[in-house]
Amino acid sequence: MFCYQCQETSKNKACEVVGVCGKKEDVSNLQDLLMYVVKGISQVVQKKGLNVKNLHTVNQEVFTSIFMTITNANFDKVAFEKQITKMITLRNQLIQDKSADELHDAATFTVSTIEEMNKKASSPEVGILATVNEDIRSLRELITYGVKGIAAYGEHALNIGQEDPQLYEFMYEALAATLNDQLSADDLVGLTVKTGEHGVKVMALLDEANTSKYGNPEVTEVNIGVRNNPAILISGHDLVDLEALLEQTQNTGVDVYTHGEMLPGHYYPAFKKYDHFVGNYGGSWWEQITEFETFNGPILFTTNCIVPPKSEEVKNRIYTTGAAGFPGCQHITADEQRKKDFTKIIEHAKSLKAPQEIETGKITGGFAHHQVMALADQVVDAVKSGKIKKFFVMAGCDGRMKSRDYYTRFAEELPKDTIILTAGCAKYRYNKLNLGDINGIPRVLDAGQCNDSYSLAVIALKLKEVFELEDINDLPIAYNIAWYEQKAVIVLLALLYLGVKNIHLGPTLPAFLSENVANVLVDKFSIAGITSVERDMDRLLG
Ligand code: SF4
Ligand code: SF3
Repeated sequence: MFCYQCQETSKNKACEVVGVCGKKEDVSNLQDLLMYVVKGISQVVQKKGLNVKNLHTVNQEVFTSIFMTITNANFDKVAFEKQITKMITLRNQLIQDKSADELHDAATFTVSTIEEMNKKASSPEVGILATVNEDIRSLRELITYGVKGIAAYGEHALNIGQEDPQLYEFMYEALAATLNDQLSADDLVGLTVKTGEHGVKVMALLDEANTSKYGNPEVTEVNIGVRNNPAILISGHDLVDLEALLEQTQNTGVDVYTHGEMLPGHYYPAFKKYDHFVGNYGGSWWEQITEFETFNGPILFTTNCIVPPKSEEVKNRIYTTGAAGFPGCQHITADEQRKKDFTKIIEHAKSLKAPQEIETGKITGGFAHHQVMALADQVVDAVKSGKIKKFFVMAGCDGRMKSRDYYTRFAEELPKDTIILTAGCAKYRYNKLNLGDINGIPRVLDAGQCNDSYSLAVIALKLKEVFELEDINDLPIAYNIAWYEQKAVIVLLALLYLGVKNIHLGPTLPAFLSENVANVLVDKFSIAGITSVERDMDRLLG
């Protein structure tokens, strides 16, 4: 195995024996093979000039396949074997009469048994190191990880019934390009920028899908304590699953709590009508290791981030759905009408104890673009009068490494006339600190999930208009972003596409950036890593 797609990769180089995330070699290789087939499909679509509007099943299955390979989404070997078999069949149906000699091995290889599949998965031509040139490899992976983010967000939008053919077209173009040895590093840099452009598109699409179905997020106080009923914890990013679970648990005596990235579910008006939607339990994804123990009830993962459970007892309470999966955990699939039946989880919950209280109080969020715009006059006045000196975008991911204390300290030490704009699970590093407010505007404005980083961009563009500025970089906004998995990669590329410069990215720069590619990002976009809280604070306060 060779995997370096996330921030926690071994020694900030690569996981080559077992993943720091817990991913085993066989699963890692099968993930590579699944991406390989998907790249083969992309080449077929490109070379045959197929119209993506006629490829419904393929488009959807490609999204799901890619999503399954995102860090911490799926650890289930059998699920990958099944998906690869399905994708090879779909690929072969697409090829039909295309002469094989024009196609890459990714588009033509065959395997007749599971053993052959696993052998192919571990062969050198399939993995990341198949690309020998370090810079080309780096750019190919940067694009591929950006596309992973697009596929994840695209799938959530699709689950709500919204899609954009341009996203599929680009996905096939980008993935086919990663097989094309004729493309130069410059070509791939151009494609990286285009990936960011489609990152903006997919986040806008998901924003439209979420808000048109569930309303615009609004300022909300979310309870972090518990009640005395049996309960289900829902994690991940999929709001359609959240809605279905809330519907099906009504009047059953079973409460529902959110974990990690599902917290922003509470900000949507549509979910406020459910009395049994009690609050958020615990912190960000990696804290599940202790928090699932004390939660007592079943847990439903709708997406990443799963941490391999330490005990059988907890494992038996974990359910997965969609692209998520874990061996030995029950997986809930949708029926032909795309409906999911959560009865099993609800019945399971009834037989278990209520959650144990681990904290009490409330956290406030819901500051997506619509809500912030409703407060625009207040915000603009505070900036004009000097009460707000600067905004700090501290969006992105959290992770388990000790070095991430940096973000807590950074938030604590920011001057009192600054506001933090956040989205994604990075917020758990400082959203319970009680940093106060400025004229009633909380000092931590949480827009929502990582995809709601789109809201932060919309807010920045709106402020640029209000202050009549030429350049988004003239705004009093600094960017100190934390990344972990591949959705953060698309968020970053989207910000770069929008022209944002001087982004500080931490806690470490991606291992998949070769020195030359990192230099391009530094030269073109003035990206920098993080250093110490004190130095970065000085630099970013200007
Ligand atoms: Fe390592 Fe991250 Fe890949 Fe897991 S996802 S194997 S931790 S690089
Ligand atoms: Fe978090 Fe996994 Fe990235 Fe959606 S849940 S932001 S890490």
